[in-house]
Amino acid sequence: MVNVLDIVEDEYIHPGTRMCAGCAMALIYRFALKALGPKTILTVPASCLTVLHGMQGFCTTKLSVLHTPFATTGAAASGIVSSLEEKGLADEICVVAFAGDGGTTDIGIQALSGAAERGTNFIYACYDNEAYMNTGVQRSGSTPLGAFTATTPGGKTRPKKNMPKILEAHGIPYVATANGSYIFDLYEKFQKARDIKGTKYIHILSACPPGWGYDPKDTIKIGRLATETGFWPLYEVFNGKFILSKPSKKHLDASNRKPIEEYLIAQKRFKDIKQQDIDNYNSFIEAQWNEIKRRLENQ
Ligand SMILES: Cc1ncc(C[n+]2csc(CCOP(=O)(O)OP(=O)(O)O)c2C)c(N)n1
Ligand code: SF4
Ligand SMILES: [Mg+2]
Repeated sequence: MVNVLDIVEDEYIHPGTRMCAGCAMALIYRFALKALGPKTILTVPASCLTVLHGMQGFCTTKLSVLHTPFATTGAAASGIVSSLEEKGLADEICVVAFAGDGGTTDIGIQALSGAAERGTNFIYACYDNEAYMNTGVQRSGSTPLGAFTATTPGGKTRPKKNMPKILEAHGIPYVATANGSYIFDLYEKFQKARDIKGTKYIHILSACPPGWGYDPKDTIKIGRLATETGFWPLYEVFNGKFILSKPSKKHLDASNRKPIEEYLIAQKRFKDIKQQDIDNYNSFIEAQWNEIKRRLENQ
């Protein structure tokens, strides 16, 4: 795994963005751009990330960004790739779509699926803060079970959509999960994806203090708990091979996983969670890790 000495010193985001204090997405974006380097063109739909980029006439990144309507991120990326191919620049410049969970698991899924099916040569990164945060915390397909949002006042009654699995079913060469609290792991995954041909998908859990209801100073701790409890395992599927990432390896042994309650009670969005939902979390985590073990043994 990379360490702090491997991280490039160049910065691609100007200091002083309009993100909330403790926003994991700002950290994720900063390190993803460092890993990708200057020969990168981005496309981004409406989201907190558009707010990071700033109002018209300003841009907080030093890279080119095409802002695109919600449903079209995958199509916009495909257009940029085609144009670069036409100019003979496709091997030189990396095209990256960066979108929120609402823009990915719900509104953008059709264009993303189309681009993946065509094998478009780009990276699609979803930063997943588990709701439509920019418009005041409405539930998305990626909101987890029991979470309070403005549109799930009694807690969400459905589980989180498994987007990495959906992308894996497209047969693309690279799918990975990441977490803003494991920034070196994330950095390495973006560097790896940059050098693979075809569609690459990286789904990143992105803790959000106002949307999840915790103190901004706890962002790294809360994000870590998602992985330490076994709820959000870090892995890659590279050309069909399942690779468990270093921070998650020890969680193969259930006794090394923290109780899910530690993660849930630390966030106000779960304040009314029912025992039945906690039981459902435990069943889900157990089934998820049984599947991981099975995959590791059968390849
Ligand atoms: C077609 C369309 N519908 C709705 C909106 C309003 N809108 C802007 S950002 C946003 C939330 C996006 O949620 P997500 O993709 O999860 O990103 P986040 O805000 O959480 O970063 C919404 C609904 C819009 N800009 N365009
Ligand atoms: S609402 Fe959440 S995701 Fe959006 S800027 Fe604030 S902390 Fe970041
Ligand atoms: Mg979101």
